[in-house]
Amino acid sequence: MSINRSQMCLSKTLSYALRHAPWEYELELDDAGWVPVSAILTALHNDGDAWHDITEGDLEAVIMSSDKRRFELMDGRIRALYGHSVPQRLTKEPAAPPAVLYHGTTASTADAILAIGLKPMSRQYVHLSVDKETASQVAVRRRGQAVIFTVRAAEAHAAGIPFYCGNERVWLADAVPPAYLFLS
Ligand code: HQG
Repeated sequence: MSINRSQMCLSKTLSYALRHAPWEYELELDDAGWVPVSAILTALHNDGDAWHDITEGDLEAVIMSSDKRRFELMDGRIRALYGHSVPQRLTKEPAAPPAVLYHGTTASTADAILAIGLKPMSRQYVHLSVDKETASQVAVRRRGQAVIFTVRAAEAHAAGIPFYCGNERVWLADAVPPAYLFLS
């Protein structure tokens, strides 16, 4: 199933509301980022004409047809799985990562990353990918030459650095020191 233009627009609005600015939609995320589906439907119904008749089924269709698993819908609640920048710290369960992970970025940031490591910048967590292809898709969102860092994730985890699972392809970390990074 491929995503159509109005679904893409809805997906972007969901990302904005559930990752970045829930208060603009009168939503309150719980500790793990969940909001009631009824609350987000009310917010969308009140957000101009475009979504006045949107249903839970429409939300499901957006989630299912997206190229990435960005949201989770369960038991009458919905949340973004990663990408948050809200000031309230969301709870994530630490988990053992794969042996290596990857981070796609641009050449212009490489020196800083090699010097001080990966930082979450404006988000709550550093975002890592399970394979180089996914990392390269992250990198090409930006202008400039793409570079891929390999993260010695299992080694970092063994040294006490926490990792968290976002979805099947995305892992999160609070920060990754340069000792566990090399340019692929
Ligand atoms: C860089 C999208 C200088 C980092 C993607 C990145 C991802 C540093 C930028 C998800 C640095 C932050 C997140 C340091 C990190 N010095 N620059 N020490 N440490 N950076 O957008 O990883 O499509 O917050 O390399 O696919 O690009 O929205 O993170 O370039 O999964 O679902 O600072 O967002 O997912 O940028 O992307 P971002 P990201 P969606």
